[in-house]
Amino acid sequence: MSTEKTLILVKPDGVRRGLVGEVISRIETKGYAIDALRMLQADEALLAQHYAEHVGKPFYDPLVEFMMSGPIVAIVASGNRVIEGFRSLAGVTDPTVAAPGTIRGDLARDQGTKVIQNLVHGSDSPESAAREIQIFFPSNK
Ligand code: DAT
Ligand code: MG
Repeated sequence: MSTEKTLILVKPDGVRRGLVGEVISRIETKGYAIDALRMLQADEALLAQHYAEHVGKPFYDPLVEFMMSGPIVAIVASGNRVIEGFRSLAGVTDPTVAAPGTIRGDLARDQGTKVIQNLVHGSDSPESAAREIQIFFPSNK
């Protein structure tokens, strides 16, 4: 059985606030491995692929604008049940109600913007993980 992989992003708010190390630290101290890592500036085409499920939603344009507002860090992490495990480390989407102890619950809050700014992305299923890893790491299977 091959080890599960997930795609994690530190979003522009996390990079701006100097939280890349904190996010990586939480991934590593939980016991997951970092398999790949890159910093990049996302463009509209890449985000349309990554956020395909959200195209057309009211927050889509603000989401794309936010995700292009600065560099992001893309990470492939691995370990048994890492997809579920990182979603648990990240906390729920809305940082106001994300549990204390989670990345979003400890480090993010409502900024009053049209799109929720919540520091990190984590794949939500094995299918999403495989698709998203290919988008950010085209040579990485
Ligand atoms: P998650 O990132 O927890 O998987 P998602 O995939 O539903 O959440 O949405 C992607 C991002 O879009 C999310 O991290 C923040 C933003 N977002 C989601 N729902 C929103 C809403 N109702 N209003 C504003 N922004 C939203
Ligand atoms: Mg999602």
